[in-house]
Amino acid sequence: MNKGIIAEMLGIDYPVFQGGMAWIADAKLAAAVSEAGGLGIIAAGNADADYVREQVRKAKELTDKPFGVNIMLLSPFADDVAQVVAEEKVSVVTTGAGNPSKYMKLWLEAGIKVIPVVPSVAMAKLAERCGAAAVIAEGGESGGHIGELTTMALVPQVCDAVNIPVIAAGGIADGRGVAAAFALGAKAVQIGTRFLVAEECGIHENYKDKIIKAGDTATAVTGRRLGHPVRSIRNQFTRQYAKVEYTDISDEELEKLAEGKLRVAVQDGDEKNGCFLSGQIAGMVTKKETCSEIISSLISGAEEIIGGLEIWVK
Ligand code: TUI
Repeated sequence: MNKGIIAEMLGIDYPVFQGGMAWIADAKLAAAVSEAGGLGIIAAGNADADYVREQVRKAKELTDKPFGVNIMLLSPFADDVAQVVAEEKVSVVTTGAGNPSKYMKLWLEAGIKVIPVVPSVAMAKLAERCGAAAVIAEGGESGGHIGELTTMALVPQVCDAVNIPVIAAGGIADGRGVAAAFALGAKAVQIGTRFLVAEECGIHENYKDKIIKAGDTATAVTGRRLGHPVRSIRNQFTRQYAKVEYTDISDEELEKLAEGKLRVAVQDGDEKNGCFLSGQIAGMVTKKETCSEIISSLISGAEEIIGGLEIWVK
């Protein structure tokens, strides 16, 4: 397979990014994905600068291949973490949940390739103007913090609007999804949910089991009222949240209901009180595999589909 413009640009083997999942994507997972030929990404999430520096240094010990750091722009530590990635000169920075423009100069001067996650054409254009190397167009099928548009609607519109490469994210879990993303004009894909169950992913076994048992309608979105919708597996937490979301509860109390619930899912595996972030394709994730097996199956599956598509255009 032609490895494509993104893999060439970043010096990786396959056009597959591992999503920068907060509390989940650590140095071990990121290094395993990069070793397997994709782009592993350490999630800064809400962690402080010391944690991120330690994880970056650990990943450098575990792999000589390029890897990235995802900066969650709503984090209270975003400014400090932005500085750390510049000092450590990581290959790639992806950003999520906001507008990264105030950090672009710092990162570009450090020689970092900046690839923001964008939920709209407007944000994609802004990222391009600020010097982004590419953008990740993420549809609302994704787990975690989501935008309004679906991947099917967002990706081709972003591809038409910018001259930098587009990476598709949201609702992609197998070769069919990879092939579909390429058909929409994307040059690479970002995958989150399928990597949750990777052998090298250190989340609680209950979290992995929940993903494997999930069906097509297993996820729900909470947090719309506060302006940061989040997709996770339906459970007692999502039901309780939904029950009060549109009552006269204050914003502060609503915030408090969700506070710390991702940590409770990832570390404690608390099935009732945890917030188990997951994309809508959890129903397609049925077995635990290594990162290398996941990437191989994505690529070989896509090749098979793309080859077979010829019958529709002849
Ligand atoms: O960031 C994500 N996914 C996430 S972040 C996260 S931690 C969190 N927990 C609770 C509340 C909020 C965050 C869990 N999952 N994906 C990338 C992403 N970025 N999706 C959507 C966006 C986005 C949204 C708005 C990017 C830019 C944007 O710009 C708005 C503006 O104008 O600033």
